[in-house]
Amino acid sequence: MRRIFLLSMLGMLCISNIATADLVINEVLANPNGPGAEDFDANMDGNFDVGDDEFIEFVNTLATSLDISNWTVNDGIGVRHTFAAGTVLNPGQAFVLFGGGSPSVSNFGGALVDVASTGTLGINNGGDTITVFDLGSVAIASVASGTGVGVSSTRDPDLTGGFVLHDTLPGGFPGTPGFRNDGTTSFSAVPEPGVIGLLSVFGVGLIGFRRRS
Ligand SMILES: [Ca+2]
Ligand SMILES: [Ca+2]
Ligand SMILES: [Ca+2]
Repeated sequence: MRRIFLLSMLGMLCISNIATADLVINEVLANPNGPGAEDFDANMDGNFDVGDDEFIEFVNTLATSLDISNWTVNDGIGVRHTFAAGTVLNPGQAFVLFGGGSPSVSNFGGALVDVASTGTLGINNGGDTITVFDLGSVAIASVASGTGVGVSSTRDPDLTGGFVLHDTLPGGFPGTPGFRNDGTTSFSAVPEPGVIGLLSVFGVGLIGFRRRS
């Protein structure tokens, strides 16, 4: 019985570690307002705004849902957003957090969408640090924002790569909130191959538990 108990505890610890390590900050727009035509109405509310159109794109890379209720998003100054109670990301689902304005959830590929609970993200155009803390004040994800003008910084490839200016990628998009870098594929639509692999590993683990009991 003791062995079963210890194995169960180990299983829970593993799930906890994986769950808190796999919220990825995939894309950041620090400066929506470039010169003239480069202004980027990222939240698609019809207004160009230097603050409201800032955004951060997060993705749950787990094969399981991830509850981020009351987790916080911080920049170099302090807390900029607290995720609302009941915020749960499906496997592979994105969350797009805008500085403000009136984004419509239907425009962002199935991602959850919100605006900063403090009224601003305040991402410095000259560079800033974005950090997500969980309920235990553990830093879950942290990145240095880019300094593009009217263009976001995004991981290339999505989720795993280093950050590049988005308009240097095929398609030349200034940013893709809620979508992969190709601008057409939603995160929610196609689970990551790595996620499926993780699910298989857990499947084996569960069979192992059953045989021991
Ligand atoms: Ca806008
Ligand atoms: Ca800014
Ligand atoms: Ca994107």
